[in-house]
Amino acid sequence: MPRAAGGLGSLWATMRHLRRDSGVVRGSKALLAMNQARGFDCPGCAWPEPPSKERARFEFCENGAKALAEEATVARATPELFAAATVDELRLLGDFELGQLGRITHPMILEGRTYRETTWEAAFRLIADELRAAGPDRSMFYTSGRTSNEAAFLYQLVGRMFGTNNFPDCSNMCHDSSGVALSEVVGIGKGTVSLSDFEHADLILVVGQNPGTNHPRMLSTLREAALRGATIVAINPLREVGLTRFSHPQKPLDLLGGVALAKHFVQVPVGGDQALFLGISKAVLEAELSASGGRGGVLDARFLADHTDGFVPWRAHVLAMPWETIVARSGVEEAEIRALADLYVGSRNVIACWAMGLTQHKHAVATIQEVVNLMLLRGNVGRPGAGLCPVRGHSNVQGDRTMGIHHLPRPAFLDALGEVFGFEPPRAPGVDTVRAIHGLEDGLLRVFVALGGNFVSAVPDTERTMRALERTALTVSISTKVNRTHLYPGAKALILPCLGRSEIDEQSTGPQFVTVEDSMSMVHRSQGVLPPASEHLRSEVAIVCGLGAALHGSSRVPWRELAGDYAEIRDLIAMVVPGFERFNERVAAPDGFQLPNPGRDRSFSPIGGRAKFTIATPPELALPPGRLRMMTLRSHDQYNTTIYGLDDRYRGIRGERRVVLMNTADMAERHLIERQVVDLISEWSDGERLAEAFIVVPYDTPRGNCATYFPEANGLVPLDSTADRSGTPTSKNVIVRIRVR
Ligand SMILES: Nc1nc2c(c(=O)[nH]1)N[C@H]1C(S)=C(S)[C@@H](COP(=O)(O)OP(=O)(O)OC[C@H]3O[C@@H](n4cnc5c(=O)[nH]c(N)nc54)[C@H](O)[C@@H]3O)O[C@H]1N2
Ligand SMILES: Nc1nc2c(c(=O)[nH]1)N[C@H]1C(S)=C(S)[C@@H](COP(=O)(O)OP(=O)(O)OC[C@H]3O[C@@H](n4cnc5c(=O)[nH]c(N)nc54)[C@H](O)[C@@H]3O)O[C@H]1N2
Ligand SMILES: [Mo]
Repeated sequence: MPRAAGGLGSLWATMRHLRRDSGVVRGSKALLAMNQARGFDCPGCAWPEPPSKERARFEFCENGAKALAEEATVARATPELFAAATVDELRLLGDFELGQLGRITHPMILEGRTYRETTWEAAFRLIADELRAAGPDRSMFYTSGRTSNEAAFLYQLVGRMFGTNNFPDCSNMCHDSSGVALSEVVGIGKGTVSLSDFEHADLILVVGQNPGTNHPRMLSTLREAALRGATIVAINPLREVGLTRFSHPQKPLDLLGGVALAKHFVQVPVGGDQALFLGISKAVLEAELSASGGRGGVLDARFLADHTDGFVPWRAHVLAMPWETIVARSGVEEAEIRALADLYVGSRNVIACWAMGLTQHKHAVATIQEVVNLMLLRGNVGRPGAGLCPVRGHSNVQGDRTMGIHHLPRPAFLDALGEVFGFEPPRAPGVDTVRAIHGLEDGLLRVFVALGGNFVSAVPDTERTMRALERTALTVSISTKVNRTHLYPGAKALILPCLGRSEIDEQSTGPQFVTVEDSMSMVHRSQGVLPPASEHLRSEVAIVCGLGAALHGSSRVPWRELAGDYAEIRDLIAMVVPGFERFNERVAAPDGFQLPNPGRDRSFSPIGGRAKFTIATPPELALPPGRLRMMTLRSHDQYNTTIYGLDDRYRGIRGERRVVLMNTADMAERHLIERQVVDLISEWSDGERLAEAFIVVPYDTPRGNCATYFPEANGLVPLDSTADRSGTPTSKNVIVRIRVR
């Protein structure tokens, strides 16, 4: 990302001057409505809200408040502001500065190298014309997980009626590894726990996740569990502060020192989890063999016999794996692995939580399945107080998938869609994010449409993606704020500004609400309270409907009526998506409703009624000489590619994001000193990638590992370095070397 360049200071001064402030504080009223039954869902993470009667008056966290402030800003990126700079000039601004430009106020079209105001009707006409000219196979429809169920459902309908399954999604870079892994072994690509299960768990594993920053409301849940006596184990290369101690900002006594959360911290090196979990299972199996003369009692034999497949061959595989191999490949000592197994066996109800530390690896799917293997051993799936908990990122990323945003849709979903809307949906698989970038690069994908998100900065191989996007005939971004993707336009380009979650969505039949699905499959409503940032904004639903009408006409789908009354959209969803029967009626309940889950109810119906053990051999951790394994992380001051500030408070880093966190022994080996500026080079079969000027920060990481921030280091992630079977870029596992400047 460009940081400093000639003339930047004056450009920024001009831009700051032009971002029109109305001077009114918009935030506080909205905060009171956030995560309340009649308010709106926090645009931050997907951690569920407690039942409304138990909800605090303030059900939000510091980072939720920042997310809201970012959306409810009074700064405005007006047509005058856009007119003052070309896209090439705007590229000189950093991501933080781009965000500071504020909310986009008008639909904008690129003319020459500058965005100018346009009309909605002209924009829809242009998109429809360009889509028709390109054809369905040469068009793509990206989605980011903030989009509501209603908008997502209609968006996939527009694309599928057009004839494509090209729906790359932020999930491709996020929890797809969890989705693929869990669908195969428990029959649903979602978690199996509810929030109430945390009240009954006595062991909670938090693996590859930094909830203190990314899911702060989860800390309240962990705090309650810890106070009740549950054991929390953090498995992470970094000793994340938010995981070890937590002072609830709204519980005065906590300010005296906070509640100790994770009693056990396992400093697994990056990528060691698969072997670690296999090792824990091996120790559990050995305990079973030695218990009561081999007659066991350690395992849940009834569950294994009645509800699982593949236990016997898997057990043989695990017992045959030598401890030396497990220790070498996990980077964790045998005694520590055995201690974890003792904790596991000594706990009645266990919940395993994980996030990007497990999903963004080449072996992510196998790793998650190794977690499931362990959980199955004692029937810790589909039982109160126990289960699998992939903690989702974007607040409706799970719901978007449920609504059919998928490049590999289920045949039954397409059947229902085709039947309800009277067309033959495309059956050929679409492209995921990485394939989409190849398609753009090869000139095969000509039209890029994005419902939210910031494609260029979120995907791997930044420079390559920028060039690829510029090859298109048309780029369309449906956005709230200016981001880097807008600055790499195709031959033609549109920015369509939409309402945010926090804003009042007034349509012809009155104010509307939308629905979202949280990480635990609860579907509930979300309704904004703030006046829209500009009178020219349209809701995401209205924009998708406008596009549908321009592309398809209104004979088959009454786009205009749907945009006027979202309840009608929900009636259509109820006809297509299983679990949404009587949608409008059930979502009227204050807490909404929970979707059926064949993992939670132990029916495992989509995979023949039994959960599956999976056999895999963990990878070696060895690195070529002089190399480090790099993970890319979020700081405490960002929401993905949106940068709120330059500090990372819990990790003690201030004022700088171009940093590389290193073990002091790895620094000494390279004769590096604190704050030295270095370049990072990643290596892949297609060549090297360079990221210049990172400041070395000594940090408690395992030897051989280092860490940088996303998105600054995305240019180092090779496009084709992806997870087996899920295709997720390996953002937590990039081999780099360090070049002294
Ligand atoms: N405030 C805020 N909230 C957010 C987001 C945000 O950017 N800001 N993003 C949202 C989104 S989309 C998502 S997906 C989530 C992301 O939530 P997280 O997954 O918590 O986010 P990351 O910063 O990617 O952190 C991953 C954690 O995994 C650890 N880790 C890295 N590699 C390994 C490994 O090999 N093994 C293990 N065991 N651990 C490893 C890292 O040290 C780090 O603690 O948060 C969501 N919530
Ligand atoms: N190296 C590396 N790369 C990663 C990751 C990593 O850990 N490391 N994490 C990956 C993960 S987990 C994810 S989920 C992706 C995220 O990828 P994306 O979802 O594509 O990125 P975001 O930064 O969340 O998108 C921010 C943009 O969304 C728009 N926006 C905000 N609110 C709204 C709204 O209400 N409606 C609409 N239409 N637009 C809105 C704004 O214009 C804003 O600029 O990035 C991935 N990339
Ligand atoms: Mo994510």
